[in-house]
This record gives sequence, structure tokens and C-alpha cells, in this order.
Amino acid sequence: DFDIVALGEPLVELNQTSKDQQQYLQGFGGDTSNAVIAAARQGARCAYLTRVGNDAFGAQFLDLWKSEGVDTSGVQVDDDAHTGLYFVQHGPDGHAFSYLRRGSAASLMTPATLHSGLIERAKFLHVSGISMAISTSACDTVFAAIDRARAAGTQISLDSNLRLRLWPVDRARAILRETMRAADLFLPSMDDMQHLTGNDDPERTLDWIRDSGAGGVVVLKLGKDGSIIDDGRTRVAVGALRVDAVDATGAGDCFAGSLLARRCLGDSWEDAVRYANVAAALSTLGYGAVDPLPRAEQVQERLKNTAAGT
Ligand code: KDG
Repeated sequence: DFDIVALGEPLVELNQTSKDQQQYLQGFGGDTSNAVIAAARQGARCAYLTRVGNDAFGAQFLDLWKSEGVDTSGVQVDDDAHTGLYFVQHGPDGHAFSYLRRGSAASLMTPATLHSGLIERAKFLHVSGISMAISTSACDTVFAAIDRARAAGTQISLDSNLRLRLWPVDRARAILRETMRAADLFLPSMDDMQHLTGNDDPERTLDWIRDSGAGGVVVLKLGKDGSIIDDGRTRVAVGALRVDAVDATGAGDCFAGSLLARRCLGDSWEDAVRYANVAAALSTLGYGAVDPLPRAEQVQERLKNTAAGT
């Protein structure tokens, strides 16, 4: 059995490591893949559902997941499509992504090709806005996965991960609203919500989410200001760990994966969010989405030192 089964698109990452020399470090990304690897590093039993190309990058991903202990029985290999790719460029305003992903193997997922038997055996199904934005057939696949999760009693986790280059804001808002109603856990970022609602106030944003019909736990991510947990009755703010970030790529995914992992290991929401805040901060200390994802020992150590004020 599994703690977390995630569904989405893995992307090979080419990360600019220096502004002057045009050098790129190859790594791995894709929000839901990052999340499931982060969760596995915290000790959760994980599986990933996707399609990769029958190419060198697809093979590298399969090796990566296996080496991270992520089950790949739900990964299909497509002979006629490629594994997607993105570049990360760093500037004064943070990082920016450029994608080469149209027509990728993952975007060709359909409900009919969705592997059966994994979602039903998991505590959580984790999906994101990106999983639904990459194509209409992938979006249908997410809805099919959610139906299966509901029928099996598997909880549904949704990260907003809004990418406005992938879909128009009106469609993103409508689909995310529908999905957040189905979610037992919704993980929006304040940035994403600002694009969807036009307001930048956390309390009003949480009200908007509740008014949209979200009935589960909502954890609103405020970046370096931490997060607010809204369990439907009370709202609790949890502070973030201040670090000198090098590259924030994948920090939100690390947050999602670590939070889910800690919930599966029995933490309260507040403890799990506190843990995930620290894990996400540590993940920004190196370049790339996957490489700097911390392991449980590192997060525990940092939590201990933070509690002791060192
Ligand atoms: O959160 C990091 C991801 O955005 C990155 O790994 C690439 O999945 C990606 C995307 O579609 O932006």
C-alpha cells in the first residue's frame, strides 16, 4: 500500500547556474514528481502516475524514481512522444521558466490509459493545477483519478500551481474551483490566488476559497511569511524559516510532499505544516528542483535547532 500517489508531468530541468556564463545544469523537475520525491525522502511510501517518452530523458526519470524509492508501475512509456523539458533562468525578480513541453508524452495521458490499482491503495492522491493545464485529456485524466480516489476513500490533495502560460486564467479559475471542492487538502499559494481573485489579502482569499465550496483543509502559502492553516473552523498562522535562498524552484512542491508525508506519519496539521515550512526553506539552498530536496534527518535537525533557538 502507498501513502501518496501523485499524477502529473515530469520535466527535465536545465537550470542556469550563472548569469554571465550561459551554463545550464541538467536536473529533474515537474511539480508532482518533485512532490512525490520530497515525500519519499521524508519516509513516505509513494508512487507516480505519468507518461514519459521512449527517450534518454524518460529512462533517466525511471532510474531517478527507482533510486528514490518511488514506485513506477504506473509510469507508461510512449514510443511516439517525447519527455518534456524546461529551462530555469535567474534574474533580480527570482526565477523564470521557459518550457519545451507541447505534445509531450505526459500531455497525451487520457482517462483510458490511467493505470488502475494504485490510487485505490493510497492514503492520498496528489494532483496540481499543472497536471490539469497541460492538455484537456490530462485534465480529464485528473478528474478520472479524483473519481477513483473518492470511490476508494483515498484523500485528494491539490496544489494550485497556476501556470498562466499553459491555460487562460478564466479556465484555470473554473477548473481549480471545481477541483478544490473535491479536495480534502488544498494548497494554494498567495501568488496564485492573487491571479485568480485579484486580491492580495490572505483572510479574504481564504474566504473566497470557502465561498467557492472548498470543504477540506486549506493551507495558504505565503512564501517567506509562512502559511495559514484553515481547517474550516479556525485559522492558524505558522511562520517560515528564514534562509538565504539560492533557487526557489520546487520549494512549493517540497512543501506539498513533506506535508503529505508528515500527515501520513501521524503529525497534526500544525506540526506537519511547521515541518513542511522547514523542508521547503532547506530546498532553496541549492540549484534545481530535486537535488536540494532535504532528507528527513536534515529537516529534523533543523527543527530541533530552531526550537532551541540556534
Ligand atoms: O514547482 C517547480 C516546477 O514548476 C518545475 O519543476 C517545472 O513542473 C514544472 C512546471 O510545469 O512549471
